[in-house]
Amino acid sequence: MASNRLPFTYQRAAGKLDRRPSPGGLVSALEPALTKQGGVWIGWPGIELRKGERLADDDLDYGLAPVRLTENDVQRYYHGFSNRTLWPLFHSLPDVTQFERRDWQVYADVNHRFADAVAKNAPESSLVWIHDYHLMLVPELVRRERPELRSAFFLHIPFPPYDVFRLCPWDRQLLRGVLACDLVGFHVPGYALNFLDCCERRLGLRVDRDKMVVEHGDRTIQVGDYPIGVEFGAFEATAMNQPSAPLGQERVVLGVDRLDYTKGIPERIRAFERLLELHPDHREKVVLLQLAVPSRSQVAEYRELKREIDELVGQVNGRFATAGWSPIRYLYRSVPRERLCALYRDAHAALVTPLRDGMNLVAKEYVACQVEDPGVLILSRMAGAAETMREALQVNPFDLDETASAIHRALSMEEDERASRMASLRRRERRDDLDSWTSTFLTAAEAHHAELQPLTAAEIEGWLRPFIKQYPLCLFLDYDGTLTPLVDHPSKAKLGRPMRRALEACAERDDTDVSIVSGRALGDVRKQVGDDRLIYAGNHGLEIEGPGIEHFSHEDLVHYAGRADALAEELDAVASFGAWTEAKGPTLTFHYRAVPRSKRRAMIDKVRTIMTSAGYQARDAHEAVEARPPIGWDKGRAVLHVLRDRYGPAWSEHVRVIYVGDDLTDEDAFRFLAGLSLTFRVGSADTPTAATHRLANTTAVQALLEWIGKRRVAKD
Ligand code: GDG
Repeated sequence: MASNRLPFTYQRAAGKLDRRPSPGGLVSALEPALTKQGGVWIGWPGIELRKGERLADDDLDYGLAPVRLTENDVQRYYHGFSNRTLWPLFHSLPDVTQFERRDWQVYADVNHRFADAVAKNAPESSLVWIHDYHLMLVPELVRRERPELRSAFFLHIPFPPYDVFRLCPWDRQLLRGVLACDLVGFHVPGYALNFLDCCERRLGLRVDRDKMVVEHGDRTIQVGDYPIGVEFGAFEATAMNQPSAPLGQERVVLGVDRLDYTKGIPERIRAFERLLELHPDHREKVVLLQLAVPSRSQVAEYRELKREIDELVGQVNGRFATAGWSPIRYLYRSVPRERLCALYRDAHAALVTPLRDGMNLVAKEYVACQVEDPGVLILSRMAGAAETMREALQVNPFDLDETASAIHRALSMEEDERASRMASLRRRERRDDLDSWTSTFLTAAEAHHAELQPLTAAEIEGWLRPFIKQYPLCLFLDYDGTLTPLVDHPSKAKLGRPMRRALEACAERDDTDVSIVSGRALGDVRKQVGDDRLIYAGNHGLEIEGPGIEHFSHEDLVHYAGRADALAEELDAVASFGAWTEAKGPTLTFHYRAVPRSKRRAMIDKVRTIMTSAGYQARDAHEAVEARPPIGWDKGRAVLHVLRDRYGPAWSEHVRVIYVGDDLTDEDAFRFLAGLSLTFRVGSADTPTAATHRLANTTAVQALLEWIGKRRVAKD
């Protein structure tokens, strides 16, 4: 299991390491889970460890593996990107969200370090469980190192709507990071649906909202809602065994939070003030007891909030206090768990009014501790907990009048209503407790997940029909990896029969031009496809020919073709471990697919140097490096050439364009066509793309071509 914090935060006292439990809901939830389950907890110990320093874990039922962070890491990764960017953004508070590139870079760096620790510590065939917004890139990095491990991710905070999420300049990287897992879990269905929206709209992935799955290349990722619970039995037992909390004569309305701007503490104090204004009969009879655990005090917004709360408490107390009574009792510190349980038990009402909250465990702990005279839970609708805790008095925390009136109602509620509401709440929380959450989530993580059904004609129709309308269509297709699956040698890439038929059906149509745009030499790709009705662009478009188009050969072609032999010889000299050079006239491709991963880096570096010294451009392709003449000509330019030749400079008014490709070199065409056409990148979403859509594999490409070949044109 990996989370930002270990369950303990360490301090150095008299040369020794002291530990105390880390604050917050995540640790409250996971510590009992791992104690029961066993495993290794990977996280930050909250202190800079000295070289060779170990954390004792002999007294625990699980191991501890610390991730070492420097002061700068903590500043940028934790206080910076995690808490100044992701925390407010995911709570839908873009106004307080800051985007700093440097913070993002350190976040990515630190995620690498967590991933290394996971890869090193995870036993063979174990499940890796990664937690929360601090570690969103970890799953992808772990999969790279240990592809055989199953992994699951759980987000403890809300996942925001698409409109908010996309404000993050690195939104797609975050999605891709998490999608390396087999299961991605959230507290409530709304967050899971937001996540699916973002996968669909930002990464162009197919999603199925009934089965709650996302298609990511050849993998299907299960997404789901797993509302967390609390250790009901343990809270109940502690509450039963505690002496009365020394609360005085007044009735107590209790607030318990980390001091955080999402928890709505100032709004709560104002709502309480409103209660005293509207219902003077509560004066001197009720107090608001607010516990605020210090949190993230290194972030300016949190220090500012602390000041605001101090002032507000002073104001309200100054306004209403009498000689023997102050309306607000405010404790800025953590109290021991036993005392907290006694407070929960004895409070007449709990005021849990976050502005937004992933779940909120305080609401659940309060309910678990209601073992005597039943109290009333007042709960914000913006907390994930509100989805299930329907018997609470639910409020909009921004509406002070509504909250004040809910407090009034709670304080005046008859015993039988309080008892009925509390009994229902307790029944559910006892059943859906922390144990049940852990086992449900882990069972789902180990289970075989639903597969997304293959791309249907209806889905394709939804993308293409509104775009093509009654226009003729110009279809551009890459060959290797797009029309044929990738194989270990280009000579083995043969067009399958169904794909050939689908292609022919497109070529037969008067209203459809088909061009094949390939990195292969023109003669080669032409021979592979063997259909004279098509236009062929070889060598990334340096040579183009086909019906209705003037033969084109780039003017520098001969010059570079003349130099290629010498370059090929040089490249052959470094091609070991099954690497080889494909000569294609003016361009060359150095294939390293067969080379062991550990040998690749050094070989690629050499190859790139040889290519550049020979006056070529070295460009990455799929497990290959291409030597390309540095003449600013690529697949994008080739597409433009064909379109202008066939339809004139105003081509975009006469024809609709679709481009399908799987390779890095197709990105030139995707970028050129952005905003002008529909573009499809074939394969997983691991690599970024400028394409508008993704197709999982060549089967999906075939389905697309079949639809295009058969499409009916509306007359209107
Ligand atoms: C995140 C999400 C989600 C508080 N004061 C004291 C104290 N606490 C404990 C509570 C509770 C925990 O801290 C707070 O948990 P929450 O769930 O309310 O909030 P976050 O820390 O923001 O947690 C949240 C949670 O993760 C789990 O997924 O529910 O939405 O934001 O356990 O008891 N504990 C003690 N003394 C205190 O003074 N001992």
